[in-house]
Amino acid sequence: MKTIHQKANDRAATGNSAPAAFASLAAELRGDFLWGVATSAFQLEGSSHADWSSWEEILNTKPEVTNHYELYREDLALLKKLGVNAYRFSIEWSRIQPRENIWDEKAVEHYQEIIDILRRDGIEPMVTLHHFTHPLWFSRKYPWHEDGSVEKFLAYVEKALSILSGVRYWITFNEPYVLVLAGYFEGCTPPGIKSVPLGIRALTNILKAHGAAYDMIHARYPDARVSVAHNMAALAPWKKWNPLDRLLARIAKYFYNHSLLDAFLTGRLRLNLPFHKEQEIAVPIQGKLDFLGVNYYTRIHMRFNPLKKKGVEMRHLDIDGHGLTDMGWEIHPRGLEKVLRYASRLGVPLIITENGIATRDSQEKIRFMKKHIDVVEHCLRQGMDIRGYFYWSLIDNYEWLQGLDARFGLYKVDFDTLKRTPTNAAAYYSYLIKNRRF
Ligand code: IFM
Repeated sequence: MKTIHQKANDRAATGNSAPAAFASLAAELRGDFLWGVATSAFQLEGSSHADWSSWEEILNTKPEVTNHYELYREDLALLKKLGVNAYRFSIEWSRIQPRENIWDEKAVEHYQEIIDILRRDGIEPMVTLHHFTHPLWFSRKYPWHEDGSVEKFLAYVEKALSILSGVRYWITFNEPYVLVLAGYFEGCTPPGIKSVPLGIRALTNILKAHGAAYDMIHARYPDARVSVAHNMAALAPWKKWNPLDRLLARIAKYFYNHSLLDAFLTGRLRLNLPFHKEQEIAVPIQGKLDFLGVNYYTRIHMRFNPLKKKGVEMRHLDIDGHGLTDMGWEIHPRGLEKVLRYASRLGVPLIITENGIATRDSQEKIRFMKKHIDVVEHCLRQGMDIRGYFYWSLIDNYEWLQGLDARFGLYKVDFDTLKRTPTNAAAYYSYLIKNRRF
């Protein structure tokens, strides 16, 4: 099998993207384009053993959730109603391994039941092994910058693989860069460390863990399709005429969007961060990617501001008039094309593993979805190899630093009664899927 590096070279040599175009359009015509929704376990279920639970106490916010751990059957029935053919969800490590030496196999079986229900309903499961949260014991004893972290994570993967079956699509890590930026550079999420060198060490270990988990999944399931879900943003200078803003945007774009893709191509991680001694770190992930999961939400403008920390200011500006979401994020559908175009260089199929909007206004949600799916259609016609689109999220859920105010769901949740009510956006998505839009 050719590595993605070889494939990227072949494509560059022939300049030919036609096979990819045929593959993705054919997938759409055959009906195996993945139309899905995405969720994560902690955001729906919580877990008293997760590091985030103790973080919530520190933040003094209530660990409220949607009670999905009990109501999963009803929620899975919503997928059928929507008519999606794929569902991305995560399994919660802290439920499966609540203490270092204690495994709760019942928890894995719970997730297996979800997979069985999905298979019964003809819905392709995509399982995320790590979506931001860790068991508390792991965070305390082996946070990612510690060497023992990789081994501990792999023991969890081994346990999950020994019990779970019927899964073809795997995401090892959701948004590894967000995890490291928030947990280590900013220190605003667990483990709450403010250190760039430790953050880089954590990222290196996470990528090592991805490489090893990729091999373990393939050893057990040769046909598996394995990736990370990489958060990519459109990054632009605040003032185009200002060379310092332009420089900052270039640095941010390389670090945030591209350095990971280069590491998959070359096995070398280079971050090109200013104020930091440049290192090139070997990471054993070259070619260890069967598709790329892209999470896309917004555009960020970069400004050089000497009054800010390290001179960096980041803003969401409503430049094109598409508006800002309830997260304060700019709606910028064209940015999706830009990141997909760049990601296409990898030479593996792309799947949009998350795209969504926080708003209480259904019409706004519909407009957001339509504009972004129009971009996906345009990209397919341009010959990009895109195999799926997952809307974030199925139901309203717990949004990390914003709690319950950010309403991403196609189904609205009343957090007092736990009642789920379809928004008009749910009907729109169903309509779109049924009428095979492309
Ligand atoms: O809710 C998050 C999700 O956990 C990861 N991607 C972005 C979403 C919206 O912020």
